[in-house]
Amino acid sequence: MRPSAHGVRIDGRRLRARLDDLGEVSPIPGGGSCRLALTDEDRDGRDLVRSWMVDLGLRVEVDGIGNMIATWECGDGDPVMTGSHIDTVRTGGRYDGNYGVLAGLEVIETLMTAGLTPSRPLSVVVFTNEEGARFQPDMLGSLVYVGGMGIEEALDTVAIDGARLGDELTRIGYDGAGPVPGPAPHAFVELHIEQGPLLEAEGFPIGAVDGVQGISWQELTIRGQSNHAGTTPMRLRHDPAYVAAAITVFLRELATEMGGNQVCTVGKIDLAPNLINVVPATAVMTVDVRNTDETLLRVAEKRVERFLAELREREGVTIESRRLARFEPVVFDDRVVDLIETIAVEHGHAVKRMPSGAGHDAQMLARVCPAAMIFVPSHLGISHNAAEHTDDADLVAGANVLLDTMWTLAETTWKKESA
Ligand code: HGY
Ligand code: MN
Ligand code: MN
Repeated sequence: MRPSAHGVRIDGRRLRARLDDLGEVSPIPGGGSCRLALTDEDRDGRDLVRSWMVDLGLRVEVDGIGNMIATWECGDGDPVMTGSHIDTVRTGGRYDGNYGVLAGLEVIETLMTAGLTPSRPLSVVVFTNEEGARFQPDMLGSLVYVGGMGIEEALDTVAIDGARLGDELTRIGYDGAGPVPGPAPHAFVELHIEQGPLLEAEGFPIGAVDGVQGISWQELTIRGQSNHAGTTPMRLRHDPAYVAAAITVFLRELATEMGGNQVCTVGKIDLAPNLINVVPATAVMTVDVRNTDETLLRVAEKRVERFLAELREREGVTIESRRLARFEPVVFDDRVVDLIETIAVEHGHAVKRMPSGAGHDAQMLARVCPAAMIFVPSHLGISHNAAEHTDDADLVAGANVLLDTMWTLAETTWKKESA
C-alpha cells in the first residue's frame, strides 16, 4: 500500500499569492517579468524567495554557482529534492520556473501546517541560470551541481552583454560557499508548466514527463564585405545579412522536411553596422536545433554544417561557429514517472505520459538520482511570453500531485538496480 500524506492538499490561495508577488519583481506589460540571470532583478527575485524559505524555518544554503538550496531537516537520509528556476527570458511569463519553486515551498508549508513529517528531508532548489538567455549553456546551475561543468569554467562564462558570470554572482551577493558538485539527492521531481499546446489541446490536466529532448545551440559569426547599399552591384556582394536570412530559411525547411519532433529556431540576429544604407560587415546569429532522437539530432546538425560550407563557397563569406550548448536527449526514471502517473490517477486526473520540448534542471539531476517531471497545461501552449497562463485549478492540481509524489518518494528506498 502506497504511504499516503493523509489526503492533505495545498493552499491554492497562498500559492497564487506568492506567484503574483514574485511576478511583480521586475514586471513587464502583460503580467510577465524580466529577470535575466544574475541581474539586479534576479537578485531581487532571489531575495524574496529566500525570505519565504527562511520564514519556513528551512536551512538555506547557497552554493558556489549561486544555486539556493532550502532544506527541511526532518527525517533522515538523503533529501527528496524539488525545485526549478526563477531567472527568466527577457519576455518571461509568470509561471516558467517560478511555479516549480513556489509549489515546492507550498508543499513543505502544507505538510508542516498539517503536522506531517516525512521520513526524509525535503529540499527546494532555485537553480542558477536555467534559461541560458544571458549566459550559455542553459541549465548551467544544475549542470554544475551534478558535476557536468567545472566551477571555474562556469564562473568564467561570459554573458551576451560581456559580463563574467563569477563577477555577477559576487556583485549580487550570491557567490555562496556551498559545495559544487552538490550532494546527490535521494530523488528529484520538478513541477513545471508544459510550455507547449498538447495537454490543453488533448484535455489532460497532468503530464507525467518521461524525458527531455536533445538540445544543440550554436552562435554563428558571419563576416562579409561591408559596402555602399547603392553603388555595389549584386554580383559583387558578400552580404552577411543575406547569408543569415538564407540560414534561417534553410532551418525552417529542414525542420519541415524532417518532421516528427524536429525543431529549429533562429532567435537572435545582430547585424553590424546595422544601418539602412550599408551592406553589413557582420551578422552574429544563434541556432537552436532540438530533437527527442539523438541520431536525428546529429543528422540535423550535419545538414546545417553542409549548408554553411555551401554558403561560404557561394557567397564568399566566412562563417565561424561557437558551441553554446549540447545536451543529448534524457530519459527519466520509470519508477518516478510511474509514481507520478499513479498519483495523478488517484487524484482523479487524466494523465499524459510525454517528453519535454523545453530543457529543464531535472534533465541534469537525472544524471545523479532517479528524476522525473510533472507538467500542467499552458494556455494555447504560449510560453517565453508575458501572455503565458495556466488556470489556478491546474496549478493546484499539479502542486498536489507534487506533494504526494515527494511524500511517497520520502518513504521509498530504491532497490539496488541489478548491475
Ligand atoms: O531553452 C529551454 O528549453 C529552456 O527554457 N531553458
Ligand atoms: Mn523553465
Ligand atoms: Mn524557460
